[in-house]
Amino acid sequence: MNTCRQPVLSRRRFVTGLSSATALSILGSTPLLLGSKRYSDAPPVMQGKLFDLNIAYQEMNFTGSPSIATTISGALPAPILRWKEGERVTLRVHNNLDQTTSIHWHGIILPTDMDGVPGLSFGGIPPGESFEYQFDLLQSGTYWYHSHSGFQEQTGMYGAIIIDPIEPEPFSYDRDYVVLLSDWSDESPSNIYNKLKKLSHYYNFRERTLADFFEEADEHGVANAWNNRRMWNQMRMSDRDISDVTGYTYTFLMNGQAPADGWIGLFDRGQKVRLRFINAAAMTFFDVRIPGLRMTVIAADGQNIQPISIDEFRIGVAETYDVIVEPESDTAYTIFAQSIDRTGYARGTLTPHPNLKADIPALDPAPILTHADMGMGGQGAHEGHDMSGSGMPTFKMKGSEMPGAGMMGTGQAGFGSSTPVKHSTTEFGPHVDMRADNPNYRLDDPGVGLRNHLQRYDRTVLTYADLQNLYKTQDTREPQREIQLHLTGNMSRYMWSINGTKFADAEPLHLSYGERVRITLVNDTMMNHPIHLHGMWSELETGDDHYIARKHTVIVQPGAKISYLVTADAIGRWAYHCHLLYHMPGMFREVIVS
Ligand SMILES: [Cu+2]
Repeated sequence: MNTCRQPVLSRRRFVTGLSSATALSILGSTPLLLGSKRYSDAPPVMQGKLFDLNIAYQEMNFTGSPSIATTISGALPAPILRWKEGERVTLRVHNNLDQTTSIHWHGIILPTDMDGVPGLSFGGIPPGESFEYQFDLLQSGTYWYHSHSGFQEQTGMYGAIIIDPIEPEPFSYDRDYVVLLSDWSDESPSNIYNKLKKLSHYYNFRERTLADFFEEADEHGVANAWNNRRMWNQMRMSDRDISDVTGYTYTFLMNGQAPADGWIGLFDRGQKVRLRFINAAAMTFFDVRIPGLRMTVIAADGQNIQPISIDEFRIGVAETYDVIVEPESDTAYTIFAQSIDRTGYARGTLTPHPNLKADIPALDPAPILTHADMGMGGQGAHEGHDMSGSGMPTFKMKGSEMPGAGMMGTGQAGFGSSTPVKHSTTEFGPHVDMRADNPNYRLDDPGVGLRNHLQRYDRTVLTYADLQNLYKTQDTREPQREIQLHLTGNMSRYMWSINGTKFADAEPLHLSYGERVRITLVNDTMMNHPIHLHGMWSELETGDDHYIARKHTVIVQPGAKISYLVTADAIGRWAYHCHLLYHMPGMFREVIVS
């Protein structure tokens, strides 16, 4: 993969002032209380080949009242682990909790028994015991790590991983910052989950009112408004179901800083600043922008892409994006990460001076789901206030020729599936409340709440159609077969599943070692699901077979489908699941490669 890299200068200066924090975190037992913020606060950095990570309960204060977090080596977020491609790292994880714990290295290609998923990779780390992870680093880029046990991730067990490449990077920058986004609640995760189970709308105060109806009737006529409403009622759903858990209970954090103070990154005028965005939230998608600064996206999920200049991007739970910005004046800029449902935001400041801050923009209007988001395609789509695309297949074709549908059996590599969408019999029943009739590829649709932002706000928004690998596709074989999986659920009962079958009742998916397979995901729900395959890359088919982008987590938009190719080059038992923490118990499969 390094053959295409152009030798480029890389003059880097990393965040200064971290050495004392590093020392603290290596000692492991010294609590770093991050409740009251100073500008220098940032996650500590640990470097080298041997790491001791201590998992413990710790008091934190993000909301004005103290609360117990679960931390890794005394920090929230956990220390940034800075590794070097080609090296072998050893991580000794010590469990000081009263329950089993684990750490999963998200996006890292490693042996199955080092992947950190209790029940699949190993038995977990019992209370009072330690586990030694050891693996070779075969990649570079921005990744992260988190607990894969229970709901521990929600209470603070997450941190960034940076792997510096052996070869020079194909871009240059002067400053390098991790921008890790997360969602904190003083409520215990089991309380949150139980509330959702009892009343799925518990945290959502945006249900429609009679006043909304009359407003809509004014705009679109009573008949239209009535039909629209009747449809939603029949489905027993709400077009305002954007997030299950909202700013009502969440405080959104940027590098562990609540919005009141916000994280601060310093720059000198004219410098290039690399920002490594990581969405380590349990349940929250963020829409990120830096008013006044254009961002050049250079990597997605740790993998270099063909650089693309944008103003705004959506980052799903568990995704990462690296961007470079070039502030040219001595002014401050707000890094604004609003939650997808617009119930709050995480915030930081890029500034030449710690006392200089920028205005915080207003939240965008709350998004409203459309018929297209229910997989109804373009027919009669009444788009509400949030105009979507045409609802037609929106595959961005490179070159003039159409890929021969059906020509290669399942569809040509890089261009998506030509197999019809089919709902399996297990999808029918009270446990599934929606099936998309006409799910389309919506790669150039930025998603609900981000549509038409160029016309409305003069913001160019990143879409998956923009993602193209910087390097050539390594495995150029056509897919030998296709697996179609449906993301399913019953929102009002808060039940989530795949093909209508929850994890506890499901058979593992089997892949043959070495095979090239296409996975097509169909989202039969109204929520975005970030789907994460462990151990292997998900090579996203965006309409180009030569430069297929590699991801570890793929957002499947409501009522849409998406396809990616997988080379089954990793023997073992792997987790495959929705990364929304409270969807995971049901929307999960074991994948066995043998
Ligand atoms: Cu999900």
